[in-house]
Amino acid sequence: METTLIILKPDAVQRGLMGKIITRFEEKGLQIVGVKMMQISPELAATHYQDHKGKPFYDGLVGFMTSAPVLVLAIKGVGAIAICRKMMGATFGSNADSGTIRGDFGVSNSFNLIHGSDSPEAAKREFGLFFSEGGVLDYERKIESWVYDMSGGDPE
Ligand code: 3AN
Repeated sequence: METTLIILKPDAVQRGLMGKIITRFEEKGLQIVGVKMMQISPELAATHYQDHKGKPFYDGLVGFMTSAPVLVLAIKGVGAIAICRKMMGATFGSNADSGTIRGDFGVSNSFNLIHGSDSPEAAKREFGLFFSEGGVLDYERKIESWVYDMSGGDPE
């Protein structure tokens, strides 16, 4: 089991797409284990996007991410990081595949609706930035044994 950090960006919140996007993750069988609505500060955005500092789109990206509230989610499942990245689609809405969140809900390259951790290391780092102690819950779902084959002991 792994947990990934997802951010529904200001455009997703403003366009009223939070419910639709969360539904996709829930219907997939992934478990929502943390939710936090917040407005990202310029300092937090700078830390979160430190690898992009100096790139041409950096200032616009920080401006966009701090312009209005976001919804931060902790999403858990076997292979959750890769599954969520696949569900998000390619970075740019203009060429993301249909069937993905970016492909179905957006056309813009800069306003691309959603962020998701791209590795276990990134997820660990991002949880440290966005959630405080106790912000991510550990709880049992009664449907777990219908979402995963548990016959071997481990979820498959
Ligand atoms: P992804 O979110 O698909 O992992 P990254 O990590 O390459 O994409 O980029 C982080 C964020 O920076 C993207 N979500 C996107 O909002 C923005 N971004 C990346 N490349 C560009 C670009 N060429 N022009 C505008 N924004 C960009």
